[in-house]
Amino acid sequence: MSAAKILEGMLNAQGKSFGIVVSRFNSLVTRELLRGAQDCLLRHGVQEKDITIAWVPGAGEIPQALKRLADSKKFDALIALGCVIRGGTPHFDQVVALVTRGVGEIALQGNAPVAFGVLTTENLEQALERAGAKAGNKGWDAALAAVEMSSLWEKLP
Ligand code: INI
Repeated sequence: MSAAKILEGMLNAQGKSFGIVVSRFNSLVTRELLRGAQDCLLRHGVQEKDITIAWVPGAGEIPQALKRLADSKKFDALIALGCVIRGGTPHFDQVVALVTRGVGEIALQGNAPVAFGVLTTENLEQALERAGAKAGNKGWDAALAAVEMSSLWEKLP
């Protein structure tokens, strides 16, 4: 028999507060990610009034708003939602680097758990597939990770 102490989060977020930062660029996709994330939170017991949504212009600005929400210490978990599409622009790599590094740094600062729901795809079709079509909704998935992490957070030493 194992004497290991197992720590894991539950999927019940009743009474918890969530902050979402979502980017307007490619809003055809990001508003569907947001819809999925909100649906997931509500179906795991979160009240609508306990969800705060901050819209930013593009994925490059997500870390700036996310850091403000994290530093406020008002949220049990945060969710970053965005969509970067390669579309033949070299800007793609810079924006992806900016958002992934920025969100990662904020997550490791430890003020709140952060779920990453930023799509990086080759084209619009791939993005739409991940925003409520045949590959599910990555906004919903990110919100579920945030729910689990918000619960684990209370148990971690
Ligand atoms: N922002 C996105 O969210 N997605 C993209 O696909 C994108 N592309 O391809 O350029 C994009 N660029 C804008 C960027 O996020 C910033 O808003 C901009 O650089 C101003 O800081």
